[in-house]
Amino acid sequence: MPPHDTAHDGADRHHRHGHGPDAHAPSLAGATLHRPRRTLRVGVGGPVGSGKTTLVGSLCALLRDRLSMVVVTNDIFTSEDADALRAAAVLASDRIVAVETGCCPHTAIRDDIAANLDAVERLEALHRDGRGVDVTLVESGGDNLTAIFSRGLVDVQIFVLDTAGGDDVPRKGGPGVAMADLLVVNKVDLAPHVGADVDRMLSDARSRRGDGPVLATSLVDRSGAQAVADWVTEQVAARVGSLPVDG
Ligand SMILES: Nc1nc2c(ncn2[C@@H]2O[C@H](COP(=O)(O)OP(=O)(O)O)[C@@H](O)[C@H]2O)c(=O)[nH]1
Ligand SMILES: [Mg+2]
Repeated sequence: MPPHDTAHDGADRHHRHGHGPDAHAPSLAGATLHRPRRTLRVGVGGPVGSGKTTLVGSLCALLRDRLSMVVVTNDIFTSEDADALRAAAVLASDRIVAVETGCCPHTAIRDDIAANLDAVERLEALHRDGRGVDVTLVESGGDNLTAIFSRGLVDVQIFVLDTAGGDDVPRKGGPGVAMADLLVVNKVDLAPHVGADVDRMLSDARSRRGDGPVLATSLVDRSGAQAVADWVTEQVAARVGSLPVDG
């Protein structure tokens, strides 16, 4: 019997017209859906333009030689982010699927996760040969500071802010800043140009988050995501380490 994740049994799995994976999605005929237990599902959320797609692309480039990865992107009406990641060839194109949410981004990652869960499970099933998928990245459509992922969709989540969005944002708090497993303050290279005080952003964020990790990044080149890639690698190791030996 393949391992089965009962945490998802209550999810509404109906497939709604226009809300499913995009036209470029690989053929899934014959794929049996189940959750490989070792796969770590990572949500990447945050406001529009903060650098989520750039971070996802950089993580794929930094980790793809060591880890088997797949990506699900969310846009409201298009598959723009998935197209950009495919064009950048960060992974083979059959490892990237877009979900057109057709609704507010937070709805699709928090309240009605069916379309996203469907896309995640199908991608993982398609690539389960060999050791299976190690990491599934789910990029949210850009949203406000309250938008966090349901734990039914992802195991851990990263919230991405950027200096150009205003250095008062960490102080404003909200679930994304306070509760994400990792907070990334991106575009530190732009801080001097937009009058943002990065040290203040980091200390405000830390006071909101207690011991929760905060990383400052500049993603103008891929190596800028190395600290985030190291964090993801630690999460993968922790997940695999917590599984039973025969898991
Ligand atoms: N200067 C600078 N630009 C960045 C950085 N990260 C992302 N960008 C740019 O910011 C824009 C929005 O990034 P994107 O990843 O699409 O944001 P998303 O909407 O959160 O997915 C793009 O033009 C990126 O090239 C960064 O660290 N520094
Ligand atoms: Mg994006």
